Amino acid sequence: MAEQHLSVGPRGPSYHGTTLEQHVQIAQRKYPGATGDLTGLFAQISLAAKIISSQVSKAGLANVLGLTGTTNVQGEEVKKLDIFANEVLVRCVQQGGHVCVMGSEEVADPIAISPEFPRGKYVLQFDPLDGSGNIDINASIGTIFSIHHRTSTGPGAGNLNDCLQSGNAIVAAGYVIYGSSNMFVYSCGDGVHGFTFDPAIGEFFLSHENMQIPERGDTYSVNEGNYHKWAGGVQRWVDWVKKPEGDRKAYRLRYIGAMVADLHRTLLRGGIFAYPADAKNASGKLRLLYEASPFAFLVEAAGGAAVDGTSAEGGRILDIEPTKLHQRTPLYIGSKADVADALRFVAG
Ligand code: AHM
Ligand code: MG
Repeated sequence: MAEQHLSVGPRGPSYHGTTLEQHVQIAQRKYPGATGDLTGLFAQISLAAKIISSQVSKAGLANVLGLTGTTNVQGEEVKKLDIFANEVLVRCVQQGGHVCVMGSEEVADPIAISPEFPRGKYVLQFDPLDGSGNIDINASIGTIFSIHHRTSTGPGAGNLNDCLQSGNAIVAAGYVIYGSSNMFVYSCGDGVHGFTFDPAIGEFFLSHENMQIPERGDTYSVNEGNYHKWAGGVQRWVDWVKKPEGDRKAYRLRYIGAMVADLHRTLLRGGIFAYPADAKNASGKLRLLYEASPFAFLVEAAGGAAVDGTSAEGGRILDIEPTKLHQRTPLYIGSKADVADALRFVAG
């Protein structure tokens, strides 16, 4: 009988183990002197994620689909859910008192903490709803975040310099994917861990401990509609990757238009995701602080690589010192061997 590939869900008796909050708490116990602030901040982010996911899942009913008619700081159309997600994150996190300033893809300047709330020692930056073009078609979208220590001194509000830190200084990063199930994936640098949301209980439960990206995959993920705008090296890489050669099969193309979804698949299955520079956008499209850097941190922690392709050495994303809050960067990210292959064509 032919082997069947059925989607049957979890095998064996189901049980609920470690929650996201318990997991972060256990990880923090390893650090003598840990105050519980990071655990508290994660609790606020996961609360925001639950509120956003509940709204995303009933977007049609709640009449929040569609454009507001305004543009964000990137000059792009803003959907109502982007604004909602941004407000939820700001509201939940600032009440917790664990951060001194926040940065959001949807807001032009650093977000000050309201004076009635205490200022904490962390800096949170996020893309509240990545892949917003997918909202109206019921495809996966997500939230991306990174956490740094504050660099400014004193108990007051944080500032722009607190936000302009390289990926090397990230304390923790993660994403939430709102898909066929909702997952929260995070790393504090030692392993990448995934938690699946059980809507009946209202908690994220550990389901993917210590995720490791395969050394090589068989998928490339790029907006090939931009082919005509790419430099010759990028075109030659894509030509090469999809052409069988000897024992090497052509790579399969997967691109959904939300990097959270494309990179979630890449983390689990391997392969490469790229958003190259092009003739119109010298730095590509993706934002360093809200998208590239958090994912570079996660993918490296899972054993992969993330570069901007601007030098023969690669141009490691985590080494880039940001100078602007909404800075963009070209990005090649995924399995180590696949990123190395891309660099042979595009670097320089
Ligand atoms: P967004 O944050 O405004 O939603 O845009 C970011 C998204 C990425 O998630 C995705 O990979 C990319 O933009 C898609 O862009 P394009 O439509 O140019 O391929
Ligand atoms: Mg985005």
